[in-house]
Amino acid sequence: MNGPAGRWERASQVLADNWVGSYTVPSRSLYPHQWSWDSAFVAIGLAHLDPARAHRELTTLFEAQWADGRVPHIVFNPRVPPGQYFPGPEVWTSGEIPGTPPVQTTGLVQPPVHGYAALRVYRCTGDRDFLVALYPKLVAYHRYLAEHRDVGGGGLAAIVHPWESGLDNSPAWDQALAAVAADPLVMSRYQRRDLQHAPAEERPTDGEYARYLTLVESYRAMGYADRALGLDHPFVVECPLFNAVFAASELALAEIALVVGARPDPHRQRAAALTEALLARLYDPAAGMFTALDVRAGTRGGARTVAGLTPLLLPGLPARVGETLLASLASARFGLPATSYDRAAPGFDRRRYWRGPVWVNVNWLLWRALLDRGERRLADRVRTGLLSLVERAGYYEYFDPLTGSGHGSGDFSWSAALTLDLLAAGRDPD
Ligand code: 9WN
Repeated sequence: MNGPAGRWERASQVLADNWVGSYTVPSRSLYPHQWSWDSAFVAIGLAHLDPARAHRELTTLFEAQWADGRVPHIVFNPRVPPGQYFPGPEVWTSGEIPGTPPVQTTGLVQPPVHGYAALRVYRCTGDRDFLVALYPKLVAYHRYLAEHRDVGGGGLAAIVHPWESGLDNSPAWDQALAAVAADPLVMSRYQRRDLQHAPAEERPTDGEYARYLTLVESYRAMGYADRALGLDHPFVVECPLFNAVFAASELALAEIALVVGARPDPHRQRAAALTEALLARLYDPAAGMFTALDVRAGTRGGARTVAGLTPLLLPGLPARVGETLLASLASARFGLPATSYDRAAPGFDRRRYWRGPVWVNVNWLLWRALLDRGERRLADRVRTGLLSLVERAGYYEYFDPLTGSGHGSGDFSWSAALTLDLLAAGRDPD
């Protein structure tokens, strides 16, 4: 199964095996429901295999959109037995909230990469009807983020749980999370399921899970309304990746607007405003990248994580900022493909989830950013590095940067889907 043909067939097979009729589960074992940003990445790969499935992947996700515009981070499959994933629908109780879909969901969101993904899908499939149907839903999601989540008042969308970042136990949240009460009794009411599928030393700790559940209970107690977030909720953070993909998706919406006959200018203006706000609030010249802001404390933890490099996606960055980010990315701190955390930092852990390993999705974003910036040589290093990881280890969830071994879930959907996109680019460079 080595070589490009074997990789293509194997990746297609992973996506076929994880397809459940209307979307793709990230993993049959660890993640048996639909996840928001996973589906966006998966659709990009599916577009190369089967346009109808690519469209369905995103359409299914947006069928679970709430009346306020939020796109939930997990859409639960009612056929999956209770207890197979924790925390399941019985913890979130979304059905009790007015304006929620008939299907059970979480009340959180994930990085809004969907506009960006929808444009890439369209460029591959050429189906205008798909964009016509999706565009108003994408607009509603962005409106939710702009109007409900600018808790800090500076023009960026805040996350209210580490799960919303998609980079769950990243050191970027350590400082803000330390202020969340970790009542040991919280976890006595629950049972983790992830440890049945992955070793404890590669997953978040019990202390982190206790805080994750405290935050779920806090947001649920507010009925997932955002009005009181700034006062009552113990975790409010501005993440560079979340806002970089938000701005990149606004730019994609400008392109989509041209296709569907809407006005592109408001999207361009919002992308420019988000870029300005990112620069003003999260750029950290001393760190050589962007870092997360703890809105409640008004301070930045300063951890150098891969999230801080993703504003490279934005064409509106001043040249000197772009150069600084490129230098950080190419430095020994990250390497190519990039680790999720600074290799030189004391807490770097090459096998623990988002605290060190290499992940395919963030590197795929960096690869796209490098291509768009004309940084062909660096882009090729990311691409060939990712392809060699999956060729040697398989379609794992994350990879040890030192040995190249695969960890977390095997047959992980976005690793397979984005590999298809990387392989397709080799055949037909753009
Ligand atoms: C919680 C599904 C998701 C990804 C996230 C990743 C992980 C979930 C978990 O799996 O998070 O959302 O249970 O650990 O961190 O990025 O979307 O693949």
